[in-house]
Amino acid sequence: RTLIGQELAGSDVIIVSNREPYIHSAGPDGIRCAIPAGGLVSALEPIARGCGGTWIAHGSGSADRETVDDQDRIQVPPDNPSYALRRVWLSPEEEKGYYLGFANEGLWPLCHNAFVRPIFREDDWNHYKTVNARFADAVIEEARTEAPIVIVQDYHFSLLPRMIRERLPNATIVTFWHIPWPNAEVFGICPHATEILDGMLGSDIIGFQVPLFRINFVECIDRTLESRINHENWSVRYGGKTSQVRTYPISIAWPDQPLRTAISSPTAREALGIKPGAKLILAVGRLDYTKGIPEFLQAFEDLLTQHPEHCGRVHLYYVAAPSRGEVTSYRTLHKDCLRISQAINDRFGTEDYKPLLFADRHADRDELSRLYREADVCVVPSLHDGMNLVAKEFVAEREDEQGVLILSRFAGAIQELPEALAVNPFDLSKLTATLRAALKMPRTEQTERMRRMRETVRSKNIYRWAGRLLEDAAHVRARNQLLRRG
Ligand code: ADQ
Repeated sequence: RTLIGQELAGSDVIIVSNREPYIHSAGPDGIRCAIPAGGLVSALEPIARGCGGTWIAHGSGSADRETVDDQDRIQVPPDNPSYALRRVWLSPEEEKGYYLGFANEGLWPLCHNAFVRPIFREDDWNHYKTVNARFADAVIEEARTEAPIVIVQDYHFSLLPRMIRERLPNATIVTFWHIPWPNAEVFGICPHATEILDGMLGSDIIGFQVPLFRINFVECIDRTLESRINHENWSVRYGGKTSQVRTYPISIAWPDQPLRTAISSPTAREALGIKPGAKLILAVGRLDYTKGIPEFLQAFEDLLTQHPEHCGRVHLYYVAAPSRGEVTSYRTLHKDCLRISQAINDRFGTEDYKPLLFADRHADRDELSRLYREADVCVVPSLHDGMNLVAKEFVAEREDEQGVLILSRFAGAIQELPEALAVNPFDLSKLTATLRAALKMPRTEQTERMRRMRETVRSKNIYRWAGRLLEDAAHVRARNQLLRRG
């Protein structure tokens, strides 16, 4: 936190993301302001607060559009206004084309090995370009100096860095890509591959979660653009400008005040429908086809089929937050998950035993925290995942140094958490065997593994992520200033 303050005090900092750091919704008592779930806001908020910067986001779901006078730009957070939130309002067509279409039906499946075919529609691409240009206008309007630091978040804005660079050549632009970057062969199927790479190279720094994504990105540049790549320091010289390609594994805030409310109490377990003495397997995630939900449900069913001694002794609690419901593949997934869950309960359930609790809803932080602490095993079966914060959240909550983490080999988090039980979620029989091993793991072994994972997550927390990113931005900015003077 200190590092962020030192490096950027008084700087003109602009953060751009698709989602807002605060969501305004209409309630019986008027407009309510809530913080969306996820690590992004907790990572970037201290930066925005610390330097009184500006956060630009799509005003999606904001109920105050019609009710607040100067609704484009408001001061947040409501209880202690310390930075500006500038909303870009999109028309329903723009939102459909840019967000649901190009970003989520095109780039999202392109970047994840989940074998869902990306859809590239010309119309969606045109909206994506228009919306990126509208965000560029907002950045230019919000910049207080001719050399702001602009931090661009994710695959919704691959064209934005170039658009900003053309109008603010002295800006320091950092782009962080939260999801995987595919290999050159896969990326090459995108009809707009060249424009996307050119757009991203408007950045001074491009950040990825893990080294493999950076390798893939640089390979794509090598195959697509006339450029000079320095493999020693991971920089790309293109169009007379140098971009650094770096890795910054994202993380979570280490809980300052862990919840100490009743956990492991028989009543808390009973309220969840857990039989006395039974073990609890937990999975948490967005309802997304990259998260391996049906795959894991199948593994759980196989466990009960092949090892019936677990019937009545093990429950699976899946908290899956509905997501992108406007996209057909997500609606189909949601229905499939409900159907599979019902079938498992019909097959193995009895009057006093419900093996699977499938909660298709968003849980609040306190509830998640309790579940993490209650679980004997937490499973992250992602088919492909940039990082995965659920794995780190589970570890952070386990002050008791107990609990087993089963983590996909295809989630970025596995690189920092080798003490987890690594699985290939496509390999069902191994997944089932790992689940059995996790349920049997001795407490001493759980402690050994959990202790190490906790050390990692505590030290490599979100403030370190933000601090490293900003420290690099500050160095680039200082060097560019010197070059301009010289
Ligand atoms: P996501 O794909 O959303 O993020 P993840 O990293 O797991 O995936 O973060 C999800 C967040 O939402 C977590 O904080 C989790 O607690 C919360 N969440 C999930 N399900 C929930 C539920 N049912 N109720 C309440 N909260 C829930 C993208 C990339 C990831 C990358 C992050 C951050 O896909 O790979 O780790 O960005 O860079």
